[in-house]
Amino acid sequence: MTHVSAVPYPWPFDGDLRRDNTALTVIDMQTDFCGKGGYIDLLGYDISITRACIEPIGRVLSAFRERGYPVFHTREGHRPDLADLPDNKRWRSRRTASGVGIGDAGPCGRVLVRGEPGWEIIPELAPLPAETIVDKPGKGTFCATDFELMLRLRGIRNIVLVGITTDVCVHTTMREANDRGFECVVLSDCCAATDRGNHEAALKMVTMQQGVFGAVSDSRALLEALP
Ligand code: C5J
Repeated sequence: MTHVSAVPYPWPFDGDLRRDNTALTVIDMQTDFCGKGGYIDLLGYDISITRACIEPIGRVLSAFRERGYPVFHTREGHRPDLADLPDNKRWRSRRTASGVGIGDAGPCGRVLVRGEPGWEIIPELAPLPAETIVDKPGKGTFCATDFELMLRLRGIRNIVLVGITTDVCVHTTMREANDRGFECVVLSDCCAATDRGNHEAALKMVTMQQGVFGAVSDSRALLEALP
């Protein structure tokens, strides 16, 4: 039995935390969400906020790798022909001072388009060849991907969530996973939002109703407990 100190309950619920049933999922640590000239930077948000989780994620990633736990990385992005980009998502993304939206050319190539420099995962957290990358056109990792199939085939029941942004892609993925019966924990210092208040609110939402989407912990507690 292994429990990680977490709020509002020690995680996982039944103490069944093993290398065979627990995966780390690193959400969207792409230049577009935390790099200079990327999408979030173009939107005028302070990227020092989304970059603050890089170092703690690096520590958790190293621990999972050293112990041989499965690691998944995700990337939000669209096909170069934009066939998977909804009109409303593109329209909304262009309503900025720069007018540069998803699919348009920016300082890091076409924004959130697969294969472009801005879409790449940042070098500090680059996936190893054996690690699985899930490309997703939306915010959640389960929508229009083979993520669930891969988790089920590998017998993974517990998901440790880190990455950006807490209130959008991390939260959507946690909600999707929770509804499918996966046991999730999100690490508070290993994720970030474009707004500190939204980060705090998103974490609080997880803890309501005795853990409505799972639990909230942090890198220190997880690393202390990880078998
Ligand atoms: C957003 C994400 N915020 N990765 N994407 O559009 O959270």
